[in-house]
Formats: sequence, structure tokens, C-alpha cells
Amino acid sequence: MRETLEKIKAEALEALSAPSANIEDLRIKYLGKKGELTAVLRGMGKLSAEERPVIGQLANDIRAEIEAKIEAMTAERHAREIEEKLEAERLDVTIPGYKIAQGHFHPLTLVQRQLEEIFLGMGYSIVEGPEVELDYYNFQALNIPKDHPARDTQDTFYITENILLRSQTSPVQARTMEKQKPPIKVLSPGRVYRSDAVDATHSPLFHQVEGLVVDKGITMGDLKGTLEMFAKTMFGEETKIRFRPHHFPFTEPSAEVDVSCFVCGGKGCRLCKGEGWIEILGAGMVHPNVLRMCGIDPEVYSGFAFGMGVERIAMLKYRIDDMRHLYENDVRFLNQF
Ligand code: 2NM
Repeated sequence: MRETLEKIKAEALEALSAPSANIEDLRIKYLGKKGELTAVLRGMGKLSAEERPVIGQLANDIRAEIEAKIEAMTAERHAREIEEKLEAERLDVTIPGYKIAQGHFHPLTLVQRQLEEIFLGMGYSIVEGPEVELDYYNFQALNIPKDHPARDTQDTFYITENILLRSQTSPVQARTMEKQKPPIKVLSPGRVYRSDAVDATHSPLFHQVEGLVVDKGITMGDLKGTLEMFAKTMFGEETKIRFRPHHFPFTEPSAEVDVSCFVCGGKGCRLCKGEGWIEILGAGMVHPNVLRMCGIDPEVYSGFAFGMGVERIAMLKYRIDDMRHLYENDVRFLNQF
């Protein structure tokens, strides 16, 4: 029996030493309930009383030895696995990182936001309205009846005879006057549409920012002060403004407004075409007919309004020579802002 035990021990230890050994299978084979060592112990009943404790002790020692070997082999294997994993997943912390491309706002958005900031700072609220608009709000309420010649210069896209794509953001202001009692102080930025062919300075879709102030005792002086403040903030403290008489159906009197050239300071250069002045917006005192049609009594209240093209301001500010750059989404262009 002793030899059998020694043989099991030698066999087990050798089998467990093989690198490819299935340790769990071997544990069952040698130490399991139906294993070889257990089988030997079952036969102990045949031994004499003197032999029994000796063989029993030997069997226990061998069991302990095999268990220790199993434990050692398992630990060794585990350590090797960790080592291999560390080797395979080695990190080179000195590899240069990937640069994640960062987006930014479109130049038109930047300019529109800057315009909004300036007027928010002067206490204006921002109002929005539909781009698909009624003829009534886009034209009639603004003193442009169906047969008015001003409709030619603001030709737009018609959905039906009475529904169109707004040609200006003034309909938002007509809606505001209808809903809200003075004092009114609003800014309406947004998309507008005109039936224009695309060229360096025209697009059938462009952006406007219009302002409207209505209260008791509002004068042309308030308009000039407001626009001077705006021009200095937008184009620099040394900027001057100039009003030239003009005609708009919705304002009376009306003016086109220039700023002193922010490149040459007024001496004349390529940007201002030698003029020293650059046209940036249109403005005027809201026509009494407009106030009346929007439910405001022109005998009690007066107001001023102004409007400018966001594209035009952006092109001046960033010296963009062709409006089409603003719509083509060429990243070589856009990445410059
Ligand atoms: C401009 C120029 C002049 C304008 C007028 C109005 C309203 F609704 F009060 F009548 N809103 N905006 C206006 C006046 C717009 O854009 C060049």
C-alpha cells in the first residue's frame, strides 16, 4: 500500500508540473471523492492496527503535498497570466495624443450675437416671429399696400397670394406692437427672404436685425443717440455716424445711416471706396399709419425703428469680399473665425 501511495504521489506531482496540465482535472483525479487517493484510503480497513496509523499519516501527508503543489501551480499560473496581460496591454504614455477637432460658431452667428449683446445691454428684449408670414404683416401693416411700388424692391417667395416668406423682420415688430402696449423696446433678429439672384452681395436668404422703440415722446434724437452708441460699440470708440435722407414706406422721416470708415478713419481707402463713410443700416421714425394699424395711437406715442443686414456687417467686420463664402461651408474659410 505504501508503494501505491508513493506511486500516486510521484505521478500526481509530475502531472501537475507539466505546463499544459489541467489542474482542476488532476485535482479530481487524485484528490476527488472518486479519486485515486480516496480509493486507497477506502482499502485501509484491511490493514493491521499497527500499520493503519502509519499509512493513514502517509496518505494525509501525500494529500497535503499534492494540495500544496496544486496551490503553487495555480498561483504560478495566475501570476503568469497577469504578467502576460501587462505585457500585452502595455501603455506608452509618451505617445502624442489625438487632437479632437473643436467646433466654433459661424461668423454670421458671432455677428448676430454681438448685435444682440449690444442692444440687450441697452435694455432691449429679443423677439422672434414666423419666417412664413402673412402678406398683411410683411407689407400691409407696414404701410405697403398691395399695389405699392416698394413691393418690387422687396420681391419675395409666395406660398399663396396671402402667405409668403418674410422679406424683412419688421412683421415681427408689427406683431409686437399689436400685442404689447408701449413702452416697447425690442430687437428682432432672423432669416429673411428676397427673390434675388445670388452674387457677391446678394442671396435669396439672408439675415436681418431690426430694432423698434415706441413710447411717449420718442424723437429722432433718441434714434441718433442709440445708433451712435451702437456704432461706437461695434466699430470702435472713435466711430462717427451720419444720417442721409432716404425713403422707406414704414418710417417718416427715414434715413440711411453711415459710419465713418473704421479702416482709414474717414480719409478714404479701398474699403470705403474713397468715401470715408460706409453705409450700415436704414432707420427712421415709425410712420403714423404703421402705429395706427398696429393699434397704437400716433397722437400719444411715437417711435423709431432701424434695420441692418447681418451679412453686410459681418462682411465689413471680417473683410469678406464675397457673400457666397458665408453659405458654402468651406472649412478653410470657416476656420478663420
Ligand atoms: C429698416 C429701415 C427702417 C423698420 C420699421 C419697422 C416697423 F415695424 F416699426 F415699422 N421695423 N423696422 C425699419 C425702418 C427697418 O430696415 C432697413
